[in-house]
Amino acid sequence: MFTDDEPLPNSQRNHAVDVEGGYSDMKLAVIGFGQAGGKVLDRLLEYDLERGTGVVSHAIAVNSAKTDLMSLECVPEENRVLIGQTVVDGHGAGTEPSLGRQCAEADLQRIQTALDGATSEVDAFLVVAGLGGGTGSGGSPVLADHLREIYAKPVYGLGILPAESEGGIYNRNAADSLERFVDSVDNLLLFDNDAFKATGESLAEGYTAINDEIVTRFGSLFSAGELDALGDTIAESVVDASEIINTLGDRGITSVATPRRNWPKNRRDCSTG
Ligand SMILES: Nc1nc2c(ncn2[C@@H]2O[C@H](COP(=O)(O)OP(=O)(O)O)[C@@H](O)[C@H]2O)c(=O)[nH]1
Ligand SMILES: [Mg+2]
Repeated sequence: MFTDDEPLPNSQRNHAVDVEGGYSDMKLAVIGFGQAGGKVLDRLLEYDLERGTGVVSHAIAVNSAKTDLMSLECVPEENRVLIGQTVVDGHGAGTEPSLGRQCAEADLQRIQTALDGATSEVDAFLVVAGLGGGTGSGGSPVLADHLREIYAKPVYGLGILPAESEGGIYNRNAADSLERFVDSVDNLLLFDNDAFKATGESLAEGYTAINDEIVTRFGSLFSAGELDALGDTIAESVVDASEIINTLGDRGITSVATPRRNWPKNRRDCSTG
């Protein structure tokens, strides 16, 4: 999709991700915007396939950098949309959100063409982006605004905050983008790279583990209440798509945590009462 300016023939369009059946009630069209967005989407697809949940019924990766799109593994090639060729000629937006914004504005129609057909089957859209860079930071609010304008379905954002060690420019970009993104979506889910950065490890080395954390949290949020694909049991409290949508509400910011319990060393065995 990324070298051709002509609209694709129908047979090549709307390539849904092949998660056969799937157990999830909630169906999402997920758009990974920029490098982090694409990588998290790639991992989410893998998670969905491994578990047979079928939460992601449509996956689109959008980027102004051709090499980032080429390095994805699970997003089908025909669902990778190169934007802003007239602006940055396939080389990406660096750390300039204004370029990311221009790239998105120039090629909104290409993104929409890639999403066409998915829109009747999905319960919601999810736009995923790292907020500290250029393409995702500047472009994702533009796309979210557009989707909210033309579709009646909720549009959620998943924004990844940069680690403090990434420095001023990333953190400034993220602060500006956060302000715009929260206004463009029905709910903004946030994840902080700092929260899961292992000590002594560079951020880049830690991305694989961090992306697993992201996908486990947000994958299980959107598949809450599904049939357990492996164990054939129904989750204790069954939640359907409309309940997830009601929980997220129609504005604001959400963060997802999973409980951890540190048992005291000399705890009593519960069987002894
Ligand atoms: N969690 C996570 N964050 C990432 C990953 N790749 C890049 N980032 C972060 O995302 C932010 C934006 O970088 P990037 O996605 O490369 O920018 P873009 O391609 O211009 O949108 C930076 O703060 C990066 O540290 C990744 O795979 N996982
Ligand atoms: Mg990058």
